[in-house]
Amino acid sequence: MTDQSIRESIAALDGMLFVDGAFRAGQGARLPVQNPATGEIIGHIAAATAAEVEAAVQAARRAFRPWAAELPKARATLLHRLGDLIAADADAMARIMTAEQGKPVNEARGEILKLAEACHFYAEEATRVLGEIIPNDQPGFQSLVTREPVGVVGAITPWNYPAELVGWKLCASLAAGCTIVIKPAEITPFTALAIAAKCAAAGIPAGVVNVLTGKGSQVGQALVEHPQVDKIAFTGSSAVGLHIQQSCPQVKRLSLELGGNCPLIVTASADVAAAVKGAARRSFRNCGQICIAINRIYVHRSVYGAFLAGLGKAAEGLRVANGLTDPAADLGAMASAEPLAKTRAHLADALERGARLIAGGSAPEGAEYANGHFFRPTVVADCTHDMLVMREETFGPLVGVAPYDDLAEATLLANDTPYGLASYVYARDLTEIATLSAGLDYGNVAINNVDAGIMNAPYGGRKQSGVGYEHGREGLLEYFNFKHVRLHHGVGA
Ligand code: TAP
Repeated sequence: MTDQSIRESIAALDGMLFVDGAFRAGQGARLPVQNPATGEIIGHIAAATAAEVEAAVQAARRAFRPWAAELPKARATLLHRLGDLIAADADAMARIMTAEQGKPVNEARGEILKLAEACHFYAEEATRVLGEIIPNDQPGFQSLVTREPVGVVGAITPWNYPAELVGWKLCASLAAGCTIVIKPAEITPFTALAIAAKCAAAGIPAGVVNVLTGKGSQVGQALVEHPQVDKIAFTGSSAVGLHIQQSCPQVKRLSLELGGNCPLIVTASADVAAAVKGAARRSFRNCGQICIAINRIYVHRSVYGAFLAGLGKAAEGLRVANGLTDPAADLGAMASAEPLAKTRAHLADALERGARLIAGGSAPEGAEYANGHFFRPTVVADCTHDMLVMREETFGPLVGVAPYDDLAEATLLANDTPYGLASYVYARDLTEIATLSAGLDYGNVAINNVDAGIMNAPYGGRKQSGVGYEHGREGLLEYFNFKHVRLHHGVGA
């Protein structure tokens, strides 16, 4: 059972929307939210009605001009305050996240603290929004390029990182002077509502931040179609991202952070023990439900056996448990039945096509796992390029491994999917490192580490993994329009 304190925190958010600076009971149909480790219903969301969507967009519209006119320093002060409030309540917020998403509490707390870090980063960036003066080829003229906030942002987010993926859009919007209407994933709404409570406590003006719950196909789509939403900031699957792009009835700014099928290449010169450690972390953290999870691994034949033995042992050594009762578990429950079913389907496909099971392959046994969406970290070897695990995003605790002889061929295979989000390399030879960092067609290439994203560098995908960036200066620029002011002052003419 979910403990009393979490039930009380969730009860305060149950069926609520956050519109125009206040929580209000939603009037739409109530949909249950489950704890994926136990199947217990922990609360409900109210699916926002058309009138409630309208109220939120109009609140954001009214708040936009005054918020954009605030001095950057004032917006930065509020963002710093928001970061402090979130960090101070990280334990309680983490437990809400675990109850709805399944990741172990310690991991959830880390995510909440990274959200707080994002608040502070964007607070600092808010005060460093610069412009340019461009030389003209006629005397007496000057061109000024300034940056102005795009307006009302509709943020649509997935369930795998319920705090950070809301937070990156929220913080960048607030720093730029935009207002925002957030539609979190249907299965992880309470983390977003808890963030809204912190926005209110921080004193962020009414209407600047709004949170609407409900189904993506209705509430999310209503934001996409709304003529007064100026930009959609979306993180989710490539299929829904494409649908949003194609169904948007007006010209609108879009940033789309989409799916991946991320490769790791382990070369002959690699530190194999380090590669094993990195692969185990990035294949199985958050049960592989990460857009930048390592989905497939190409290993030079000379180190293939050693790598496989190491990864199999590492995978079998990871502890799977209910993340609320075992906060330090390595893997909690998967977030819902859907990614678990896809993981099983990719595993069955690989085994049918001749892959060799090295570790995992089934749900853990025991009464404590009986009602939850658990799966053991799973490694399959001798994979071929026709297997789903080597071509499509699994989004589960399954990784496929294949040997290679020729680095050029490994690079070709690594690039041969519709995705281009993140790729990984373990190598010590400088020529191999230089060849791979240039040759991998990905927005992020991590070499001898598996943390592809940091707060102050741009993070984005290529091909079907998306358009636009989050993080870094580039991430903030997504929330601005440029304005060119051509001034004839006559001096020097
Ligand atoms: P999706 O099914 O695409 O859902 C993402 C969000 O879109 C949810 O809030 C969903 O609402 C909403 N949505 C669904 N249909 C919509 C529509 N027609 N119009 C507007 N919104 C709609 O993704 P998911 O399963 O939650 O998340 C997993 C995916 O996200 C993976 O592919 C993963 O790679 C990707 N992801 C990418 C990144 C980056 S940075 N590239 C980071 C994390 C995750 P409901 O929940 O109500 O359906």
